[in-house]
Amino acid sequence: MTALLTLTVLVLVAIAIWQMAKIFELSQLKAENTGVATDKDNKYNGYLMFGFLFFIYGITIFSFVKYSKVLLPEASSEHGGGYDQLMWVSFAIIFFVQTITQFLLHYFAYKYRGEKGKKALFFADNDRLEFIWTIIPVIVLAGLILWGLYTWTNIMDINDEDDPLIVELYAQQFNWTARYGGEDNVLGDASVRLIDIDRANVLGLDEADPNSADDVIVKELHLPVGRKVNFMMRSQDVLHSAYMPHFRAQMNCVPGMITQFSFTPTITTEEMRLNPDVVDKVKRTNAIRAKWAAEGRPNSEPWEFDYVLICNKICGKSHYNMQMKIIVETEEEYNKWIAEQATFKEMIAPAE
Ligand SMILES: [Cu+2]
Repeated sequence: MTALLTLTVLVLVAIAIWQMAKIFELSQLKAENTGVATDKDNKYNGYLMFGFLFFIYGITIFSFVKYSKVLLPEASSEHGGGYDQLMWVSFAIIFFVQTITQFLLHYFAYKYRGEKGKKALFFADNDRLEFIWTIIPVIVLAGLILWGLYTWTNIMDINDEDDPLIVELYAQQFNWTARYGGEDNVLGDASVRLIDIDRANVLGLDEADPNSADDVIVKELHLPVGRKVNFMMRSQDVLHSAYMPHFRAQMNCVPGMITQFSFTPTITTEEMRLNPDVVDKVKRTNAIRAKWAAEGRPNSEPWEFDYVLICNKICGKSHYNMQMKIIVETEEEYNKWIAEQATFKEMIAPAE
């Protein structure tokens, strides 16, 4: 409320100043304000244009130096490297073209600013120039698009080759649940209509389907390193999006249908904690947290890096905190963990 009032006051003050400026301008009519730019006006505008060029270059360099460290660390999935490469090459091309075109735009605005007696050069067209500035973007863009399509089809090619682990990600306001196929690696049928909270059938598994008995339902996602995982996503209520940034993976979870994504994790959680970028990020975060702890603020205990699954669609008031921990570990560690989990049959309360 206070913010709204402050904003209203600021807007009203701005309007008042603008009105006063207009009155002042009208009262000055007698002065030689003809509305036509003089050499002096043009000179100022030219210098300002040139100055603005240095401003945008400066702010670009500043942002790179100051904020590069908040980018994601190296990709932890097999396809992630190619994805990052495509993004960085696109960035580099855009950056290169933008640096040159901004220079040309602002430098020429400065160089050819209006001056008395100076006439603009007029020529109708130049076929060679037209050709050059058409063909270069065509080649570069076609290359990027083809490369992008190739990368996209590779990433989105979800198949059952290489014996993938089948995992269901179930989204609901505001948490995630994961389900493994169990011993047979096959997920039992499920439907929101079969959800029975009283009997702990939280995902609506079909008890009549023999595949559902050994399914394992968990609140923490464990993945064996080096094994392909095929994710099947469902949503209970609204549109969510399963986003696993470190694996460069995202897929919408849509009520009423099953969406899929597949990737192979390549770096275990333990290994990722030793990555220099991650070490640096943990250090920076914990420095802030130490300061919070001194002030007695909540959420100030030291943080340890973990992979996360987060929701990337604004799905409601607690969307910001809709997340699940992901642990990538060795095959042995994974096998040990999954063996300790209760199956659906062991979990569900008997029917009355
Ligand atoms: Cu969500």
